[in-house]
Amino acid sequence: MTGEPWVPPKVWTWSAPSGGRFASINRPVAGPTHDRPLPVGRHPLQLYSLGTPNGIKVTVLLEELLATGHAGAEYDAWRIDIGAGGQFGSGFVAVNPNSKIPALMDHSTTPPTRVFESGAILLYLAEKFGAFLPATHRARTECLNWLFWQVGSAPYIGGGFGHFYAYAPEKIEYAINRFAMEAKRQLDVLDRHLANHAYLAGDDYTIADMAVWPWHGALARGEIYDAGEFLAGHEYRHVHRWYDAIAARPAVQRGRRVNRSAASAEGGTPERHAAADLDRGG
Ligand SMILES: N[C@@H](CCC(=O)N[C@@H](CS)C(=O)NCC(=O)O)C(=O)O
Repeated sequence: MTGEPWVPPKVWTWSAPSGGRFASINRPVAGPTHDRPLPVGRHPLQLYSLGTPNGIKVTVLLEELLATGHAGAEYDAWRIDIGAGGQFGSGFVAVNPNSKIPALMDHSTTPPTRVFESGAILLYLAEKFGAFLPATHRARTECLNWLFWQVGSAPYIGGGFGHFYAYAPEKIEYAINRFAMEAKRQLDVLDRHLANHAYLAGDDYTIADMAVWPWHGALARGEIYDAGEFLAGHEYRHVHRWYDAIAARPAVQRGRRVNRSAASAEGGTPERHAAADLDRGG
């Protein structure tokens, strides 16, 4: 850093965009900025999302449900452009007052049910279809342990490490060191657990794996923030074994393409309204 150290004022005021990627969409207030109803397609489940790690969790689960014969899991996935402020439209805010993807409306209930927060959506769908959530109390609890671990840990990866390593307008050594340490600690938590367990909740693949895979799995692989080498991601070998087993699942390969730009490496499907949209690969 250069010049005089910044001294915080007595009361913080919103004066200028903070700089860095995504700064233009950050505001210190909630609520809608404009009137825009959400589109509603023909399926009971309407997902409003984007192909980010938080969005992929849900589309992977929906594709897994469809792959295992749960026809009621058919869904429309609408792409919310968070860079353009789509999360602040009145319709989106009515589904998620927190203005973040993913958000889900279930029109199969009367009245329709809104679900926001990716962990809540995974749990809602797993309970609705009775799948990917262990039945015994002990195994279910272990699954929820890891699901909540992921939801609580991801902000240190995304808002902490990823922000300061990849997006902030300047490289701040203190911040990068602090969050690199935490990111590696979390990867080690996972690696030690996966040394003795096939999947997070035990022998079975569950919603906990679907939640963690696009975050910590992708981090160890260098797929997010381009930080694989920086964090020595290759050292977490049990995470890699687990990552590969999940990545090989056809439903995962489908789900990870939903709501991504067609130009993305996986060959994204910006909107998904029928299985054929993914079958086409575009
Ligand atoms: N805790 C939330 C986090 C969701 C989240 O951070 N979504 C990001 C994209 S991955 C978003 O919508 N950002 C837009 C914004 O912050 O305005 C969840 O797990 O659903």
